[in-house]
Amino acid sequence: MNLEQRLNELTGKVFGKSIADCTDAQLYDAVLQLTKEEMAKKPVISGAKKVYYISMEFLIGKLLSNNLINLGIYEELSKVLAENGKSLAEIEEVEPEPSLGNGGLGRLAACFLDSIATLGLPGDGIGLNYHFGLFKQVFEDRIQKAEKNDWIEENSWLTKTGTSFEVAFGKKKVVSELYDIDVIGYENGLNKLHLFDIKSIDESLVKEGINFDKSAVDKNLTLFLYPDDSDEAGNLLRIYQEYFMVCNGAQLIIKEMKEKNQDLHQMDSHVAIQINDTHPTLVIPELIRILTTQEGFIMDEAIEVVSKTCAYTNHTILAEALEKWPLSYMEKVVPQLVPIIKELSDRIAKKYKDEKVQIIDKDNRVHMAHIDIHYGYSVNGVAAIHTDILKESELNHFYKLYPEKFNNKTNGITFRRWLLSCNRELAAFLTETIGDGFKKDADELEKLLEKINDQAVLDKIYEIKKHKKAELAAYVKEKEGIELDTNSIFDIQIKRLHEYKRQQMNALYIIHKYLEIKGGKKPTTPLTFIFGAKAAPAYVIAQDIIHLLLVLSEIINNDPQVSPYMKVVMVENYNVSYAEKLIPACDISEQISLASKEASGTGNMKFMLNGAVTLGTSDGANVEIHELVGDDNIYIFGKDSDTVIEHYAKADYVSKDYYDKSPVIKEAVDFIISKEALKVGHKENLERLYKELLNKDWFMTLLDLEDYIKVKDQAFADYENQQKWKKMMLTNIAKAGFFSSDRTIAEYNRDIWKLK
Ligand code: 26Q
Repeated sequence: MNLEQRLNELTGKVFGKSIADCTDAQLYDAVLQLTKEEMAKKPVISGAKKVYYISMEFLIGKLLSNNLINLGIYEELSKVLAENGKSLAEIEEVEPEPSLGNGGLGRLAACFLDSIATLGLPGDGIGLNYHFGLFKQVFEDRIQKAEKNDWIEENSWLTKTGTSFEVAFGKKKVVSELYDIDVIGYENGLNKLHLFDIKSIDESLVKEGINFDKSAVDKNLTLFLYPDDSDEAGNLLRIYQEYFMVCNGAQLIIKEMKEKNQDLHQMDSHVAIQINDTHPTLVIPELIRILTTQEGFIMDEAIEVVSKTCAYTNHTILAEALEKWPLSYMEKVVPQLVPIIKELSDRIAKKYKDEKVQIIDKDNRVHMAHIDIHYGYSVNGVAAIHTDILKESELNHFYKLYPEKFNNKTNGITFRRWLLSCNRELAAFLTETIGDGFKKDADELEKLLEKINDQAVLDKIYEIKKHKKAELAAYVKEKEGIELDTNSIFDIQIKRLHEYKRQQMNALYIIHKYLEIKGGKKPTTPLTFIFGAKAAPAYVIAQDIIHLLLVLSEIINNDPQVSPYMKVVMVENYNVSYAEKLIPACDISEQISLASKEASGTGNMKFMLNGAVTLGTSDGANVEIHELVGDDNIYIFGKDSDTVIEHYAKADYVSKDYYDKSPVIKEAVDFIISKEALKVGHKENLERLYKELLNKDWFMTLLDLEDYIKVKDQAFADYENQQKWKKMMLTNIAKAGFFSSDRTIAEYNRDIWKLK
């Protein structure tokens, strides 16, 4: 039977209808079923050694398109549906979006699973099955409100496995249930994402918004993902979740080893465990506990083999984001681990006197990263500059002890989702122009450089961008009710809301531009500023910045004098699916973090691959983008990381000095509490933000503002030279191959996992 016959049979059986008579929702169910059947025919990837990528977050996004692409049946199915008067794109809209991650770290984990399977490496993900994931963002009265994201439906990608383990929180025992999601490699076989759930979960605990009874752990453990990017949440539930995940993960790994008759004493030759940031750190003492109490190991043996199996990835240098939990929390949640953690700590204390490298510090706090570094065999950063900062400053004390453990793995993104799926037009044109080798070997994108003087190629890339801008405009009109000018420059900043990422600096530029236009200085080409960002509900200043952006949007879009020349849009509930629509439509990619603070960034790579030009600081992977495309194809501004680190060391940055010195800065900052702004916005939020910028500004917004304005104006001016801009677009696409997560994963395998 061909695909059409099979689909017709499915819709007939389930809904008693032909394809043509089904609704999109019914077709989604049928196509889901068909895709799962196709996937089940693929071989499971196997080998002598397997990696487990353990992470509290897997921001997988919708899966239908990607699975169809990786199976190689997207085009065929799309044609079948079209012939029956249906659109695959519209059917995809029906799929609920899982939100099992906060941002970069979770999305990276999802890209890695795609690449591990695509390279044919045996490797599974281990995580949690949050019923409501990360909150859904809605704006009410220009304030962010949080709602639950009820993403699990009767038919979904989840398969209930029947596997179940006991997890003890001291004397209290709970039971888990394992759900799997198949991960299909591009033209390759299957791995799995294992998501653990708690059997006694009670969804009815969630009453209003995202509020629920925090005390009943057995009922609430997997309800929500911690909505916290980089800020420590002082809540026991987080540790319950972490332990629940690693206890299940450790049992699963041991179970699989035993099924393959592998010797636990040789764990490191059969298994590698990659610990995604410190959140799964407890897997180290947990494995040691199991081996010593249930498998007859003596302590030395257990520590040695676990240390040779576990590797740690660091994703941040923000001190406040490094997990340090009071030992009393551990005693409460997992008393059975405390003797192990103490033993691990004592061994270090005996060997090294330096207070900075202790596991349990003098205030009785357990430093999770320190467990990973002492008792893991690899420590990696996620971009060259980030790893250098770890080695030279943040983790210098450890680097001196274990220089051989430290290595860099610059992040990457899967080109299946971030090119083939989200920008089919560009992918098809590239295939026509340079062949389809780039789909398996991303470096082949460089062939595009040979076409830098080919007018037809340059024009076509520009035309595709224009088309994607029109598609986005239609979507934004429908979702946000705002009309965009597709002839304007699309300037986009989409990422979690955090002061270090400096959305507030972009807002100050927008105020500056608004005042310029009011004063009669109009831009040649109109400007569209687009934002998408969720803020952790407890992060007050981040909420205030969202409020400011919504206030600016209201003022500017409704000012008839200004709105023909500029618009501001803050999209609601920015998520992976929205990113897939925004990124292909972008002209200028905003990557403006305070130098030294953004470990890598991965959005920057997605934009570049889709022909946007970066406006950014010398931070994270921007530095490597800059090296690849050269000075002429990127806009770099602001103080470098050494200067910033020195300001922190000397504590000599005073934001008020910059405000007093520069009339342009003063004017923009003052606007936040102007009559005009207060007419639309809330006094409390705007005043708090104003004061923060003037008196604290911990992430040095005003330090770089003048340079930002200058360089951003230059980028807008350069856009007028269409020919020059088209060449910049082409160069960015051509040089993006390095950022394929296939390259990143090949490096992890070569240097850390050594699977084959
Ligand atoms: C910690 C404690 C308690 C609750 C939550 C957390 C928590 C949760 C999520 C801390 C941090 C995160 C997420 C961090 C993150 O997304 N980091 C980003 O990782 C990307 C992939 O490496 C990088 O590209 C980004 O630069 C980095 O910010």
